Amino acid sequence: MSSETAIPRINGERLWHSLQQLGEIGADASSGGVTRLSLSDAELEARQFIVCLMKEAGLDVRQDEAGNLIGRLEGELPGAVVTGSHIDSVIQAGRFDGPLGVLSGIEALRTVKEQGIRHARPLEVICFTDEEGVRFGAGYFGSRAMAGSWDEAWLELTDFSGITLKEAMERANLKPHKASQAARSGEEIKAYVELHIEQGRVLEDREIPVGIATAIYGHRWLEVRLQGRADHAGTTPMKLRRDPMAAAAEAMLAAERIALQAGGVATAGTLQISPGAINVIPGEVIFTLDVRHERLDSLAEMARAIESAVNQVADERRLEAAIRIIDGADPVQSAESVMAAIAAGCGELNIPEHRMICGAGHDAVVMSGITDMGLILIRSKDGISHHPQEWSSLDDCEAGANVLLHTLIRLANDIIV
Ligand code: HGY
Ligand code: MN
Ligand code: MN
Repeated sequence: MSSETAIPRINGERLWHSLQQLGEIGADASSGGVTRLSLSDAELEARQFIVCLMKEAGLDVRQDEAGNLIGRLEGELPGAVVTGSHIDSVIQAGRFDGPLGVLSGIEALRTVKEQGIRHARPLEVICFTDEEGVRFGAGYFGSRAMAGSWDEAWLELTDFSGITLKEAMERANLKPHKASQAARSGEEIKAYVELHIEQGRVLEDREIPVGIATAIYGHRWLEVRLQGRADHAGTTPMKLRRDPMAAAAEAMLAAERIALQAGGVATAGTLQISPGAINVIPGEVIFTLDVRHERLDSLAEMARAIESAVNQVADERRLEAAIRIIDGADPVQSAESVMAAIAAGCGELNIPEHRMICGAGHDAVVMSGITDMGLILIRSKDGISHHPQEWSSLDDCEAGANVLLHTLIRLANDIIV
């Protein structure tokens, strides 16, 4: 882009205000965080907020069959340049995980339109359905539908209260059995670049505001079910017990050891105990393990080693064990062309950047399956995320959104460096 033209910039105050407004929807007074689970009343209210904001920005707005909200500025060439993220949250979440990418995308396209910035290719910002996967136990629903990998079996997944994904989609006035029609071809999308908070400590430790993800970890979500025999907590000798809770504790420690040895991560995030009485040895325990690694072979080896450890513990304690993978995605690499456009945008704005691997999952993982993908990260205070104290500064949000703006403009005019 020629140097004499003014360097376009987004409206940082407007972006920050929309982040605070969205953060109020699903605000969880008890924790000070946000709980806005996929297709919940709070998320449906947040979707309305996004639609209004997209329209206010002058975008053509549509919702696809998977519920993805798509704001678009038309262009002359085929092959849109797309950004996006999500507004569904985990439980007692922060305000930035997902919303930063959606709101910055809207702000960037609004700036392009307001300042009449040239873009030969169409520009889109997408608010994807159910990125987190917390409510139904599998995620990336919207981006997977768009990437052509929708699985009808997901419709029967249930949430904590027994509501199926199918019922939740119907309640949101979606047609669940049409979700697969949201699929788009690689020709329709020239490139995808997402802006997201880092959710880690790397950028803060280096005192750098912006990161360029070179790759994104893969993950496997395992459900482990251990079946023993409920019994009296007082009269049952320790030697005679078939206690799945003690076994679960041993299995979780094994997973931690395997992750440390492999250089990956493993997390036991949910646990169900039945019957769940203070004076009853549990009969059954179900827990989940979130297992991740940057390398596919190491990720597969971690999952295999954990399964073997669980089975060994179950055998030693005379329990029945059932382990199944309930969700997962392989590690992905970012496209050099998109990373180069991001780096050029940082250079143009005099914003220092750092290339790094991203340990968090994003819709960008899925979109890399159908188009060239890039991921811009901004600094997270104390590296905290999936927590009410998740926070990034206005300056860093503005810097990230400006880098996104310049990356989109470059890609939309086929100017990489
Ligand atoms: O779990 C993740 O990494 C993301 O928040 N979905
Ligand atoms: Mn998240
Ligand atoms: Mn996220």
